[in-house]
Amino acid sequence: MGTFVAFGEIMLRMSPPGRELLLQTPRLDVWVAGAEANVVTQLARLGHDTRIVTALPANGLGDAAVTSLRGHGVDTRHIQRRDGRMGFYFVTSGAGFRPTDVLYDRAHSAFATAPADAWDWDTLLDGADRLHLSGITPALGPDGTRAAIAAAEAATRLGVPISFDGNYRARLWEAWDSNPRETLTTLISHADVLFGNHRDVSLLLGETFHGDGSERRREAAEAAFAHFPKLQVIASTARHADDADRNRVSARIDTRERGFQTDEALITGIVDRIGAGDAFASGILHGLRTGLPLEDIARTGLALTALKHSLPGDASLFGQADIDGFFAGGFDVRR
Ligand code: KDG
Repeated sequence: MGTFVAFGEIMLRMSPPGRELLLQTPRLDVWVAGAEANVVTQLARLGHDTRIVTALPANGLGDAAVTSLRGHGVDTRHIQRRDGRMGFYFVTSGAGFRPTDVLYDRAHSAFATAPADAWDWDTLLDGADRLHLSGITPALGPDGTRAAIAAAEAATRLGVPISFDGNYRARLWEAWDSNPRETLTTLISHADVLFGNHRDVSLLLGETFHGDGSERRREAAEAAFAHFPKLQVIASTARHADDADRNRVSARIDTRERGFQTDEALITGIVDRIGAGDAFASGILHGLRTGLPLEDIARTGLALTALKHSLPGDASLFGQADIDGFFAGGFDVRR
């Protein structure tokens, strides 16, 4: 098992229950959320040591987030409590062909306004096997960009490998005078593991990939390997949504030497697909850390992606037995 450190914003997610709309619902379900926190939460559930590095307001909302993460086994001692507000986001679940809608209310949060020098990376990365970052932190604004780059530079200086999830959030980048391509390119040049598909690579390199399905993803991986010399692994999922309750998902992983793509898993009766990408990243990082063969790394990522669709809220909370059960194809009651 390893020691994983993640750096990113924790938010509270508010969701109208079931398929209700915000304009009609009398109540909201509240979940602790945040892509990087989701990744370390799932890794903690699989038995790894995990730390979250973030800033939360010094009030009851911040306390709720800390308590929840600590309850799942994440080390919360490096969470700073600062001035600034809690970030929120609202998720209205899709139904039939009505898509899921996300609304952010997070500007000026305690995390987004923390200066880059608020973080003492020599202490925060002490004993770490990996730092996990995502494209969300730099999208938050100039402070977020500087903080993410400072984290990546510190990890590189300290010899801690970096995994980076593209997590492109157009609404965040478009809210300020940003340069996503330049910033993401800088960050990914520090990473050895990238979570992103051919569209993410196109955004970075300004290149279009014309092959079909898995061929296109391999071409994109090769282009990314050529452009980013440190990069060793690229992993992504492909999802075809038949409707809000039925998706087909496959997972692909590429190294410089070879690639592997799983079969599609048919996922029906979807409860909540937010956080599935984070669950996937956890599965891949778990597989890489525990030395699984490439095929099993991809399958572990797929299993957690699929399992997350069955769980309400943002975080994936599964153990090895759930992954084994998914592989065994069992939908039976476990007694
Ligand atoms: O992957 C889930 C995330 O999208 C969610 O937790 C919210 O971190 C979030 C974001 O910034 O979109």
